[in-house]
Amino acid sequence: ASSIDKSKSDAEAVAVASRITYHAEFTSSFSPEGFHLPKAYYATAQSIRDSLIINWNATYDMYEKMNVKQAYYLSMEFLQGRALLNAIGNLELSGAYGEALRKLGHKLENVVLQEPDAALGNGGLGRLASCFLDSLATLNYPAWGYGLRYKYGLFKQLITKEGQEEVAENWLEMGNPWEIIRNDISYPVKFYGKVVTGSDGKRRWIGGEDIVAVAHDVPIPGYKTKTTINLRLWSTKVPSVDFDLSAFNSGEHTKACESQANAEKICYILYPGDDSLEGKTLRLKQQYTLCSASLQDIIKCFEKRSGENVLWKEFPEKVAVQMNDTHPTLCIPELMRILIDLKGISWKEAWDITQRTVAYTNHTVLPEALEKWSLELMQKLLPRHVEIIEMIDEELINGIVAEFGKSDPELLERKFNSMRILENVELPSSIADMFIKPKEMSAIDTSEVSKVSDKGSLADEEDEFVGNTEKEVDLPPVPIPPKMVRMANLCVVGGHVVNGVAEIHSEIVKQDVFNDFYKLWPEKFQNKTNGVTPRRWIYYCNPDLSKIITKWTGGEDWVLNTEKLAELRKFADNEDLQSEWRAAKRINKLKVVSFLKEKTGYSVSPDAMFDIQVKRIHEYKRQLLNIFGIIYRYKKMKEMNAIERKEKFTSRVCIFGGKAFATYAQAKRIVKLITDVGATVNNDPDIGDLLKVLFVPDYNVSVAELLIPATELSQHISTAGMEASGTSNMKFSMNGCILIGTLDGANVEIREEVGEDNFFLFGAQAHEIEGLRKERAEGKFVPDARFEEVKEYVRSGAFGPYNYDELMASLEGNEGFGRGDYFLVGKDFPSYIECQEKVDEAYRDQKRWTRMSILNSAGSYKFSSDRTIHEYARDIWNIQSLELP
Ligand code: DL6
Repeated sequence: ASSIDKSKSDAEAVAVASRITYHAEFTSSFSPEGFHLPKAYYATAQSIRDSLIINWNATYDMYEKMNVKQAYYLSMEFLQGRALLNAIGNLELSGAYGEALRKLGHKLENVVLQEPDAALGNGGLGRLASCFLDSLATLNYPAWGYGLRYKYGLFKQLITKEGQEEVAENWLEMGNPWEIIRNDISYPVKFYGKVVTGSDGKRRWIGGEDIVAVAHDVPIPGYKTKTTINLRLWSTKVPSVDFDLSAFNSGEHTKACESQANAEKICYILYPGDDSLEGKTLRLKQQYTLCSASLQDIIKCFEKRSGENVLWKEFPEKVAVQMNDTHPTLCIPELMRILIDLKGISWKEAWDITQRTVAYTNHTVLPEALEKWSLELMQKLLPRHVEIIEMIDEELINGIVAEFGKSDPELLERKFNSMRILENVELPSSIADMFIKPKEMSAIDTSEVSKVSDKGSLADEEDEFVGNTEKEVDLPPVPIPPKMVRMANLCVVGGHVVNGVAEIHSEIVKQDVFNDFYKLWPEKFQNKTNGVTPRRWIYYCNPDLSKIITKWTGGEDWVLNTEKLAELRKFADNEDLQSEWRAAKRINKLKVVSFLKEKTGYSVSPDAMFDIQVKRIHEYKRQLLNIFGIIYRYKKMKEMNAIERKEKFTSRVCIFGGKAFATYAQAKRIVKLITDVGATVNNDPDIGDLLKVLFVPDYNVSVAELLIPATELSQHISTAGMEASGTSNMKFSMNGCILIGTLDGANVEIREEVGEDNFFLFGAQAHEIEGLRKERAEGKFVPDARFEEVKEYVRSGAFGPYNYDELMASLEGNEGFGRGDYFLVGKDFPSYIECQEKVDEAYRDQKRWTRMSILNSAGSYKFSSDRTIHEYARDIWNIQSLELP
């Protein structure tokens, strides 16, 4: 039997090799000479894409034939990373591809490294979307993703002496072998223009600028299933008729290409800086393009599958639209517009259909991240949508009045302030009359009145004030707050479900951020704790650990049923498992040792504890707390002699990685401090291998796949209540890393699952934060002497001449750039460093540490995105799994 198996696999490898050479010869975008690595990658990817297309077509045909309900995941971000290894593995062709490439003179592991990361996302939110696609396909759910095909993904980060620098990431430079351009699938998208009333009395939007969105499909293969779903990404171009040939011919080349450039720039970059009006306009255009093109596509599919008899009220029985955060909020007015203006449906019915179709996931409670758009800008760009939003707002106002009655105007005002979609916009006159009684009008500031009446409201009876120039001079001008559209409120009102992404976060959503909505519609609110795909995040990125898990759990089924991981608990103290476990970690650490040398120039010891914090750089994630802990450690080491130092401290390699948003100055200062501390500590002969501090440049999905398996201690130390969930905490725990963290986001649930003894907990809890901030603001907080010592040490110039005053000021005072240590670094510092001492102690006992590590992997089963997706499918989308025969 084994010789038959062997000849079968030889034949498979020969067939794969011939498919690869076919692509190298006929569809390659490289010259015919040679078969170098980039060409090998491209041809290999194209050959596997052929298999994916066959499965994609079969999946699509089945959904079409069965006319099943489908979920559509709309997201401005998908952080896909590399696709090749994942695709080959999911199709169970790793052996054949490895052998085929060997015959062609290459190693599979070198070929996969040629692929650039598809970084069409910033961090957790985008990576979650990609994990969801993997689970949807693997679990055979009828679902698609929709996003934008950014020409430049998230920037490439360089770490220089000045700190972080950003350069454009041209990920499409060598082409993208995965995507299939659908030249026959494109939709018009318009902006600007005006709204007119037709002879039939209906409102119609006549656009002022037209572009076209073109579909690019990326097949997403499930693991060990034929199901291959679709990620449809839109690129933008100008309708071909818009090219100004006569301008070009008369030499006005730039003018002739202007509209083309305008259309294309919508999909140029992932997150256009939006400090300027141009930046804001571009971002809003991006969001609308995603919503408009995707909905047109979804509706076209619904109409096609319905045949002759299109029953619009059944739309929500065939379509579920999930809005990944507020970025695709325009889905709500766009679906309303299409249904009312183009399909002739009544407002009432369109609203019912829309509400039953869309649902909203909230991913942040940070006030600055809850999107608001200027009403004025939106009115210019999307005039018909603003009319619709105004009507939704008015219906909401009426609903609030109907619920609470008119007897308590103050209560009503509070409700309007928190729940209305439009902010700083006058109430409809019937309601406004309740608040502004005629005799109170004399108290209104004249400048305000004149400005407001410019906008056509508060109308003519106030004319006498406008003319009173004396008063205008006397009174200081009151700035008129800008009129805004609150996207999150529109999502809550327009969707049938609102979900948070971890239990604690969903509670904060209900009890704080959207409390008034929750009290009104408690049944709308749900929790869906995030998850990550165990395929990418253990099976493929950590093959050595995977083999051990397979051996000790009795098979590979854990890859699909992570509950099986819990079986490892029985063996946590088994010496054989423990030594295999440690050996796998060491292999992974050795890979990182070489990687660090290559990327940073520093040599580190694989015997030291690998202590890692990788995530976006943000003050609330508190990389500053981590580096302050390191500085304190270093200072104490310097105060001791060599023997004391070795006795007291465990050797550590402290690794940081993550990108700071290009205009986030404070985050960039934190990067600079980390690299400055590294430069001092790493070159200090007194310290040697006892402490190293490294900043890994250009952290991305592929770097995470390398670092996570090698990590021993992983830091998730945000100010409690501020990290919605976190997902890297789940990846680390799965890979047997032990977490040090606060009771925040999914840390809370991870700790519950892995056990309190296997999680290093410190810091204030979410319910204490408000009180602590107040205490600080009242000057009652007394900082710990060790914290003051660290600040003083930084200020002393111990880490170079850079002026850290602004960074240090953020930890002091009550205002200014300081914000009075808003993130409570000083408050949590003592418990953090004390907790780190416990970490050192635990690491000295390698048996205990390994047991903790095994129990982390064993307890991480809940955090598979398969579990999360089953919950979305059941509780929000109402879709059924359907496997291809
Ligand atoms: O839900 C995915 C991810 C969470 O794990 C993080 O805790 C959270 O910070 C992140 N949220 C965002 C919000 N962006 N916006 N807007 O990225 O979502």
